[in-house]
Amino acid sequence: MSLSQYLIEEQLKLPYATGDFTALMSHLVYAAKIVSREVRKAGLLDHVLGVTSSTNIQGETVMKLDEYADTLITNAMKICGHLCVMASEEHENIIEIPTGYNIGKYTFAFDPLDGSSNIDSNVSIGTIFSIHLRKTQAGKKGTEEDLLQKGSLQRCAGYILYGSSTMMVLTMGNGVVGFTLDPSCGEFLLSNPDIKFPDSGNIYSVNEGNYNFWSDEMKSYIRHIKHLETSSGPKTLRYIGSLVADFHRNLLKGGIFLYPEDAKSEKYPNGKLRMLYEASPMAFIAEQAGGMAVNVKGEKILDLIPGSLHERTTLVTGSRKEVEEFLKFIKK
Ligand code: AHM
Ligand code: MG
Repeated sequence: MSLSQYLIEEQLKLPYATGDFTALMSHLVYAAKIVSREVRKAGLLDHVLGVTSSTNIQGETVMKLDEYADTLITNAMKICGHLCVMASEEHENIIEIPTGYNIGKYTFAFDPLDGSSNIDSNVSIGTIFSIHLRKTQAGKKGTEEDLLQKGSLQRCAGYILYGSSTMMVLTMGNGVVGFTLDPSCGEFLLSNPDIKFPDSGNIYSVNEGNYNFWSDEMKSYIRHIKHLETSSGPKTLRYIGSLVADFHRNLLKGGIFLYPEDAKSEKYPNGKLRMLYEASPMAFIAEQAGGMAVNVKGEKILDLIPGSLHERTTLVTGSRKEVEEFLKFIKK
């Protein structure tokens, strides 16, 4: 079954569905295919590798492919007729729907190319997205208020992983499904009909180079899982530095991903990952796949309301038993 067919089938199950969501998603699927095509040409074309002369709102260097993906997805989505407002990790402010286009009932927040430090070395990267229903009055352009909503109210979240193959993994609140792009027919085909986190797993993923900046609780948790005395022996470290790829591997194989705050440096006092474009959509997928997603205080990510578009958070997500062990440990 192709992703387009799947979306239509899902829509037909809901007697009150209008088709707006399905139409919105068809614009995203189109954009994903084009970004995937360009990512696959990295190394061959000038506009694909290297840095631009700009830095984004977070002061980070913008890669050429970041900019390309951002422009492409923004342009494909803002004219789809079913969104009222958008936000991108690469834009300081909200992205308005241009005058003359239909204003819809959904919001769209996205990280166009996550893990961009990996672009130039041919390592997996991804696009992350999150869709809510608007809060403000229908028919008018949406506002920041429409975007700053609880993660648990997401209507859909997903990611596109540009890895050894291109995959779209998504949830609409009824489990998690995965589609793999078949380049020969240009369609995303259903490859993983019901993705579930293994209940526990042996992998831990964290940037251990930051060890000296962590809180004492975090340090002892990491020391604990490396000890031979733990139930299954020491865990295996796997860290790519692309959230989508690290999350996806752990989703299939079982394990835990952590991005804590750098308590002892000025760099990421509240964690590095952004609530709106990274933590919240991944948390929705994690919970729908039977896993968990919390911050280092143990609060569920999906219960939190972002205070601003680019708010950062700590993130601990993965197999249920692993996250529970982390929680018991930090409460000691
Ligand atoms: P980006 O959105 O600028 O690419 O940054 C987010 C990425 C995540 O994909 C990844 O989990 C994390 O940053 C890696 O950070 P670090 O290099 O500090 O380990
Ligand atoms: Mg990112």
